[in-house]
Amino acid sequence: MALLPILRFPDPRLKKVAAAVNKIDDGIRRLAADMAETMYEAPGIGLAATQVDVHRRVVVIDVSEEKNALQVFINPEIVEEAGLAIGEEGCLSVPGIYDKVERSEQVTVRYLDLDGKAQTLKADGLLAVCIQHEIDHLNGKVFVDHLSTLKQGRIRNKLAKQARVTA
Ligand code: GNR
Ligand code: NI
Repeated sequence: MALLPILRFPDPRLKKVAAAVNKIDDGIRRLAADMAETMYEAPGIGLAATQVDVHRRVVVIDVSEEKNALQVFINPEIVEEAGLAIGEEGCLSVPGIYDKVERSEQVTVRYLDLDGKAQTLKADGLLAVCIQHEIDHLNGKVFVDHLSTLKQGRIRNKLAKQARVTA
């Protein structure tokens, strides 16, 4: 197990589109385990491989209070969505920034589990938000892309200033 460094907005590598996983081998199992460790340590409720500069379609999520319900999604795809919900989001790649984003309220996601078995999951609440947030990462999008260009500029300035004081 290993902690992986998390890319920070506006790193251009966060814009890469991740490639599908065609074989779940030891490399993918290791990646998922390292991503889980990195997510729990951060701490966060989800992490996409893109954020650790691996451009493959792998996501880990744990929205449980006890942090004992890890879910691994390989090649996740939203096959159905319903309703709209606006909620405050944050991102480990955009530290200290929180803003409202509109998402589907309920999503049905198809994916492979770590055994390569096809699964279908209907999600709502925080899990639905997190799945949409993580699939965005796999497609090269971060939540700030949903905000106005004015807000995006302010976020860039704030993070650049932060980077200067922590350097
Ligand atoms: O830890 C996280 N919390 C969170 C809160 C509201 C909406 C989405 C998220 S995901 C985020 C972790 C992260 O950056 N995943 O990509
Ligand atoms: Ni994120």
